[in-house]
Amino acid sequence: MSKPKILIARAVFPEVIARLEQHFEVESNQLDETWSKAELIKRLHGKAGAFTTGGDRIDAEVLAACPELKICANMAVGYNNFDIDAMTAAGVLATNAPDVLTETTADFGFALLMATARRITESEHYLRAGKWKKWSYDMFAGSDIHGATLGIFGMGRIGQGIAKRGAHGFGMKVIYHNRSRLDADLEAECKASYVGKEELLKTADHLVLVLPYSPASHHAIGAAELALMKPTATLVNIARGGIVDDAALAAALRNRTIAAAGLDVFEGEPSVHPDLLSVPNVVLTPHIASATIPTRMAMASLAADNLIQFFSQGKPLTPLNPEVLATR
Ligand code: 8YV
Repeated sequence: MSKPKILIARAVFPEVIARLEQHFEVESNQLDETWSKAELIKRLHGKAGAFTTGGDRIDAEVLAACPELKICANMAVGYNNFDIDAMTAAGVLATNAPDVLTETTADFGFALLMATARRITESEHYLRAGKWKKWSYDMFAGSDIHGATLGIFGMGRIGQGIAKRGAHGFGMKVIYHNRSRLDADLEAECKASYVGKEELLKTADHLVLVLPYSPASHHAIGAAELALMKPTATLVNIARGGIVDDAALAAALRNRTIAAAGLDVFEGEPSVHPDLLSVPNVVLTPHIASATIPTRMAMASLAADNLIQFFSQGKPLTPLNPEVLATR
């Protein structure tokens, strides 16, 4: 019997490709070329499965051009690159890669918060530029992490990981806002109190965004929200570009409406709004929150397992639209 055909849309660990080759006829983009939508459609045509990353958009146009497609396995917990409704309507299963990246991403969220509040990259640039001639009492004075109020917007698994680090490791007071309130035992574990969005914005000394991107969360942080924050506050975005209005944020940083920001994700990435590049009080990283080798391997392995399990047992591990399975 011939093996099902799959496409691996981006370069990935050779071990993961080798494993997939035991089960599938594989075409992979191991040169990591940047494909246009037309190129993606051309490659995906005739394939039964796809291994995708967060930058590979699967929408109605792609689905209509690839009628043999049965499953797309995302090597990411976020899946805003998938039009889930269109996939469900086309009978195409979607899977993501939850859990395996939670602690690594929470570590990074905290690292970015600390680098931002304590002005680590800004001061390093100063030193490297040879500007450090003498010490002074207020040189690169930042804001404290310990004992401060940590606000978390989006209290899923990663948000909870950040809350625990703040409450247990740094004695922070943790407040959060989420679509739904956590159970009392989870709130106790995270030492976190639920507040409305406005109170979150007004009260947090440091605000970390970890909510999923959807049309409903587009520009959830814009000029009006930034205006509510403390002028001493830090904003960290490890969620998705588009949740923050980057132009409004750059203006707020320039005008010192807030003190500083740490950003791992951007609207239209890998392009970065030029105004963000020209303000000093922002730490910028290229979407690396889950980037440790063991975690990226776990994410890739879970995406591969989803494909293997689906084609061998009819049941992937982490389906996003399991209703598709019932119709098969
Ligand atoms: C991924 C992420 O590295 O998992 C996510 O949602 O944002 C990152 O961990 C990125 O999306 C590439 O797939």
